[in-house]
Amino acid sequence: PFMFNVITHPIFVSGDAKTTFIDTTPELFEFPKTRDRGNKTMQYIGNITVNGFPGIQKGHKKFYDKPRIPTDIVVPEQKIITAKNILDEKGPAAVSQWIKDQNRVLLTDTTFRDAHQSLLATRIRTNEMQAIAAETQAAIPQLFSSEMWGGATFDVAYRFLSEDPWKRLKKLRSQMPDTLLQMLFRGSNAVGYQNYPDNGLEEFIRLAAKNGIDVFRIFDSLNWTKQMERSIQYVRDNNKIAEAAICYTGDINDPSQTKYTIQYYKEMAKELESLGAHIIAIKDMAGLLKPQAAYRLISELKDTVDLPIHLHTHDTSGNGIYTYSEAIKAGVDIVDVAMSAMSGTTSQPSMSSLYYALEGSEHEPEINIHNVHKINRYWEDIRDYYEEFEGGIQTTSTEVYDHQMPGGQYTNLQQQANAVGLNDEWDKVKEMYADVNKMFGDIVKVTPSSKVVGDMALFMVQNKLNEEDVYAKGDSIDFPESVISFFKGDLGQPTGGFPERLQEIILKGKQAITVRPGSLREPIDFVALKAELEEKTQRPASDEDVISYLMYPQIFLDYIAVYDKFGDVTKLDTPTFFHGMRMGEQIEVQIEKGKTLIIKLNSIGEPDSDGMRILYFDLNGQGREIEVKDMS
Ligand code: 3PY
Ligand code: ZN
Repeated sequence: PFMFNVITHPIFVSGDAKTTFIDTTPELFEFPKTRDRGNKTMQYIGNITVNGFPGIQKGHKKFYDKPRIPTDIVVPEQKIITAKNILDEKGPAAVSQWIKDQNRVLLTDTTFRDAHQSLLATRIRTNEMQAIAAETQAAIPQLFSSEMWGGATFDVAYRFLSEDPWKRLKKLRSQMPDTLLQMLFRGSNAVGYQNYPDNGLEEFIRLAAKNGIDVFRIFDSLNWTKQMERSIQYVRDNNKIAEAAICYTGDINDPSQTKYTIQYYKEMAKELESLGAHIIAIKDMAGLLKPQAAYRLISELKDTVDLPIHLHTHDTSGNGIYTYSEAIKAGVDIVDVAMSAMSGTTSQPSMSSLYYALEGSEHEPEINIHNVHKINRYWEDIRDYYEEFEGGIQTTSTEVYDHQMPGGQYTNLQQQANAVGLNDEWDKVKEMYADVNKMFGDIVKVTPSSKVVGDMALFMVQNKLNEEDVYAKGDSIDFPESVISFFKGDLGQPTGGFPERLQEIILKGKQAITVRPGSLREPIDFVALKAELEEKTQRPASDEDVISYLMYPQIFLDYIAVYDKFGDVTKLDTPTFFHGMRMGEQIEVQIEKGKTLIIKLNSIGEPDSDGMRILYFDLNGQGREIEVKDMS
């Protein structure tokens, strides 16, 4: 089922945030008055029941079995010294050395981040992670790290899940004290889609580290190391692990390749080493690294730098395990995998498949595979909750070698295409994506540069333009804002520079920059920003609120408005959060320890002339009526 609607749902449109906040109390919004909670919760449930959740077909709440949480995890007799223990006791350089000393391959589990970003439009809620986090640590204490934050999870949490991503981080931190927590950081774009001033990056990294991130995978969407340098330094300043990533594109074994050659990658690795990286990551965001290329790349990088190498891929082509196997043969130190039920296709290869592929070899990962199976059952159940967000490809697809679209972008761009009525032209969009990449001079495509290529491809298909049209009629074409901004140099400089003719056509006389955009930005005045936010919301703002507001001003204010209206909706179980309630259904909502709301939906009235419906609930046994506007 693929029925996304990217247009903001009426329920989530806050209107003018200021007016919404007039009658709120100045207390911290974490502690809304108890007597309001039931009402707000029923208001949310009522809204979703009547109007549906964005992107989900209304009225389709299924009966789900309780997810299987294992109670029979086998724990090792002796406590395992984990990478996290080493970081805390001896610092990041010691972790680096420890990794190099291992002969077995180490694993990063991406289930909490990239796996659902790439399979389920980033929609997995904190509830689901929190419920299995402690068991996961107990089951696989040997994990190098758990990638659970950053990338698209940050804004999606606020935007679509009405959750505070900082709370997710704090909760998982407390549940997984012995596991390194890892995030994806977009270099000078942090967790956003644009450049931020250096002190914004510095503050973000400080807060992420303070709240629990140990490993920062830092990349630049054009592989421009100038835009990674400062982030690496800030991570080092916090005594955390700076994992500097090389985005992999093209094919080093393609004889016609002149730009992204083995030499290119070796030089970049050397540079990242000199900038202070503790680990080098190969970020194969689209899954283009073929097995033989992986062997060659890893072998040569191992000879080039004296740092551990961490390989990330997507299994879109179906070759992921083979690629890992060759990389492991060549001595790669860590690879990214996901729980089977959350692996494959646009996600990472499966942890257990890799285990069996290596079983009995000197590199066999040190994990209890039966524990992994038990954790995986939980994800089998959870994936059902999110089936409405399944999208993209159901099977492997080797077309990725042609279009080169990142795993995390595939479902998103498909949604965007559908939203503008191009449902039937998806094949054309994919081909256009490849054409646009060539027109742009063959660039690295990963958030946010991949979004620019996607926007341009959609724009061209929508307006029935081909490459020639762009050159012939470009003067009269209004190109998408992101494309203009890219050619102005706002995302940085691509390898080999911009194609000049196209740049002229797109910029129409506007000036382009060639320096690092961050170097032109005024530092953020955090005191003033905090005052502005507090004025808008009429309540105290934490440092985390302020940095979120910096990255996503409107989305953050909308989140606060939703919170004011509906309370803490993270307390709802996921089927109710997405589908509301069935008639006659009763649910329990634990709003705090020892305090549970028992909510029963009895009936729904007909809409009045203003479209208002009355929903008849029982709240802890007492009849309650809630009014909801029917938007249909
Ligand atoms: C992100 O930046 O969100 C990515 O996952 C890029 O691959
Ligand atoms: Zn990825």
